Amino acid sequence: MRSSFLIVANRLPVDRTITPDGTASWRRSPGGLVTAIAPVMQRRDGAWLGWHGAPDEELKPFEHDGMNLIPIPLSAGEVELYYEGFSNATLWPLYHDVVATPVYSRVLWDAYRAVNERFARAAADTAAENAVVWVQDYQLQLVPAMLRALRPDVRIGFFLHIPFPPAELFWQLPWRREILEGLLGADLVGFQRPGGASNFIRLCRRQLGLQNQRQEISYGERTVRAEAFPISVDFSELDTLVREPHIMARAKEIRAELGEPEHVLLGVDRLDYTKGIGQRLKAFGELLADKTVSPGEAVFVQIATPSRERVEEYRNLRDDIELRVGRLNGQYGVLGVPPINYFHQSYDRDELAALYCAADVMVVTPLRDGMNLVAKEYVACRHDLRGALVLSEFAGAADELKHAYLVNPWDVDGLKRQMVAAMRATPHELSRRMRSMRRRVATYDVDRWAGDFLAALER
Ligand code: ADQ
Repeated sequence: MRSSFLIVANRLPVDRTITPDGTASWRRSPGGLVTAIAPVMQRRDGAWLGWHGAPDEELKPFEHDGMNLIPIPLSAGEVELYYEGFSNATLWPLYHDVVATPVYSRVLWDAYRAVNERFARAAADTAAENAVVWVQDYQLQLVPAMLRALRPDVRIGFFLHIPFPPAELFWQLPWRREILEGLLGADLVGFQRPGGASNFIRLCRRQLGLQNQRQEISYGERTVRAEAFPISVDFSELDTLVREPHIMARAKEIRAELGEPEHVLLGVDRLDYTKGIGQRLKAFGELLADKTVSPGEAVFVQIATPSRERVEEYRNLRDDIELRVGRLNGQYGVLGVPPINYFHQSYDRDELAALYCAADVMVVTPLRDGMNLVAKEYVACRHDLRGALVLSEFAGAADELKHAYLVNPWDVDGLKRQMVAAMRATPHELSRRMRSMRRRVATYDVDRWAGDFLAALER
């Protein structure tokens, strides 16, 4: 079975679920990437290559939801060294401004290279003559060059979902040359922000001595294009969902359950040290301490999805955040009214949408973030033109959502000021800002992202 359109990603777009009677089935994973790509896959007889999520298990290709899925096996050792190790303990912190210290280890690198090789070989075996292959994200940066060596006939696109760091930081990586050459195997390398594309071009010039004409890098006989394609959300799906009576009713109920406070502030993130959860809690804690707000008047709901719990930094972060929440609630709470409602849980789409609708102030304060879809989801959910978005300048989304209350999350006083401004804004001011942000997200939705990328790849 050969396909003329291939997605190559670390994970397949499905999760295995076990029903109470013990039978296993697959469920499409939540998230915009699958939604945006599924129609293209169906139109073009596409296939998706990726790991299915269970170590030490080989599965045959299967079909789900009209998509051809090709599972790539990973051993338990590879999950530890390639995924938790090089991807999430080396590249993730390095690409996010070294907000945690990256681990540089040859053992991790060897596993990363070996797994990338396996993905490239599987892609080479699956791609039809002149196929289009779209490789996703930082776990697979060597795949473009490896695939090109095996199959010079195919068109290769690569998209990086996380930031691409400035040369001064990328320079630390002992395998910087290999990564750059890996990416240059693609015809088109996509980034979230224009800054990522120019960091990459600058590194190609300095490290590899290559020449460029604006976005086009000359590389041997070929030219490689490096450009920004900001990812987005399925605006119309969210906009339709939140108009349904059961979501509106649930949003009301959430406010009632919180004790009808004047201000509901909300944070929704994977529990990750790049998301600035500690910074926003510190700012909120100081607002309680200096009595700018009182418990009961303002309630902070923080949802932190469990994430990468086998990586040490993430376990430490969880302890830090939970200590901070406990301290603040202990110090400023009154019986039945904790100022912070903290949940270390995953939520389904409906509940998340209801939470967005219930929140007066959405607080998104990453120290560095490729895009941040939570910010765009919040905007897509607020057709009532109420609600304020406090947004870090260090999130890719800040390039587009200029009418958010922009903050530098390292500046506690500035963060407090913007949180207060957001809480006290007039309905007129809120609607002015929200209307402009909605216009942007409605126009540049996730379909547009995938469409623009593929059009540029095939040009
Ligand atoms: P993430 O770092 O995972 O993505 P983000 O863009 O915010 O960050 O996406 C998180 C997604 O998970 C959102 O769709 C959100 O709704 C969902 N989510 C969060 N908490 C949840 C919970 N408790 N229950 C259910 N769902 C929850 C990476 C990059 C980002 C980039 C995206 C897409 O780090 O910068 O925007 O990829 O390219």
